[in-house]
Amino acid sequence: MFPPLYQARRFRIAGRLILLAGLFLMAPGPASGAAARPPRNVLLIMADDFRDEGGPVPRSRLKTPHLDRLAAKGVRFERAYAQYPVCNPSRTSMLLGLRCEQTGIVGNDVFFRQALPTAQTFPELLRGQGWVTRSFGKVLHAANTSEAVRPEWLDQGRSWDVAEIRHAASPHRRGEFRNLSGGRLPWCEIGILDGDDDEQPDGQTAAAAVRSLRELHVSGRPWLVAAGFHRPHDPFHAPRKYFNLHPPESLHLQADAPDTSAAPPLAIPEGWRQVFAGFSEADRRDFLRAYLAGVSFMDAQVGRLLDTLDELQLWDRTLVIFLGDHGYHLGERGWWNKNTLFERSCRAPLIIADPEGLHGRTCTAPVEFVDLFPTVTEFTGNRQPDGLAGRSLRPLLRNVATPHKPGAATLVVRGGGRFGRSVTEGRWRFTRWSDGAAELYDHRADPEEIHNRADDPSLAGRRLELQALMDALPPWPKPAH
Ligand SMILES: [Ca+2]
Repeated sequence: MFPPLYQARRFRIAGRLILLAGLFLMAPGPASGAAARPPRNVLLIMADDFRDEGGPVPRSRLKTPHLDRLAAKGVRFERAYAQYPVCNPSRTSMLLGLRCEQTGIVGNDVFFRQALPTAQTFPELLRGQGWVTRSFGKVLHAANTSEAVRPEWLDQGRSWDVAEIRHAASPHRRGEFRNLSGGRLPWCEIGILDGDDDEQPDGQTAAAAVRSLRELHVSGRPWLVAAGFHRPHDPFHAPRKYFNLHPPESLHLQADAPDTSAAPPLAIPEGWRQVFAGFSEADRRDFLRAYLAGVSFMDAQVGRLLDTLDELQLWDRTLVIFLGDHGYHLGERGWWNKNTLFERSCRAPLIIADPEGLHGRTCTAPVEFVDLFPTVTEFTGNRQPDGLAGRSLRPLLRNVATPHKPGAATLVVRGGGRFGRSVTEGRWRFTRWSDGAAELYDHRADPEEIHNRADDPSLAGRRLELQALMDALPPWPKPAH
């Protein structure tokens, strides 16, 4: 179904790089030897548009006590990367364990079954092996689809025994609402809501997932439960108490350095930049405050799931995975959205608690969301399908210094045949655009990617190494078959 992952390629550089590039794509060989163990559970928790903090923006400004609690029970990956910085392509890639170059799903308008009718998600694989699989909230990208196609997009009956989703916006209009763009961008609305968490879609998703965990615990069957929260994605609606955690005067607004390198023409999507350029300081502060309030609201819902694991004593038989679907800009380079190849957009939070893994450790190796499929199959003792793009993270969960893969890659498509790809090997990020523009950033010296060093002659060798990693990716545009 897919083009061969390995194609004979002629590198004009050292054989060592060819080996590294091969590892970059290679899926682990044999199936896990864990088949003799009793089946175990998986709790997959997702947040939407939740960028990773850290680096120059301290994580301490986030009020996320429950994610911190989860991190204390597992490993926090500080360099985890989405394969595409937009909802549907990223989630589809993660659930199929295939790069977007392989799925061909690079927008929010195509359901993957239309393009890949026989592809298998990891929930589907587990379901076929006897796991009960249930999805609550936004896991697959079905929230904004029409009523007519939503059941299909939810993939109920294939990936999930049960799948349900709620609209992203508040179902009521009680509270304070303000559109930060003067109405030009309907999505750009903050809502300081009256009422309780359970009046909101994310509160209802948490409640449904908690009920399901209790039911499944009694049933005694192994399960995969997924809970996908809308926040901090727009519209920026959250109950008032979460806004109160982030007083306006406590917020530090991002300001681009005056010597920031110009972004290449394709680096930032067209369309909304002029609106963002018109934001006042109050608009920017309100945006940041509403985003952080959404993070805290989402975190509180995660806490309800963790409380249930405590109550039912499930930690010793459950793999818990928390991830955002991709990153987000909060004003960096004048952008207040996703869909770029800058670090802020490609990187996203990933925390995994494995009963046999380390507690309270941080892993700084670059990892990718395609690595989650083989992680789940290994944990549950299922045979991994051939041809997956990722590698299991379980060795890193036991020893965060385990060599994993030489880099992580992200794709974006700009329409009209234009696209860009970006790779990072842990210190450097290299980006190539279809118009020939290139970017090279040194995260050790320049974590906010202020100075593009792609034309620095002293870094020509480094650029070649990173180009070799990129050349080893499946081709894009996807060849017709
Ligand atoms: Ca998203």
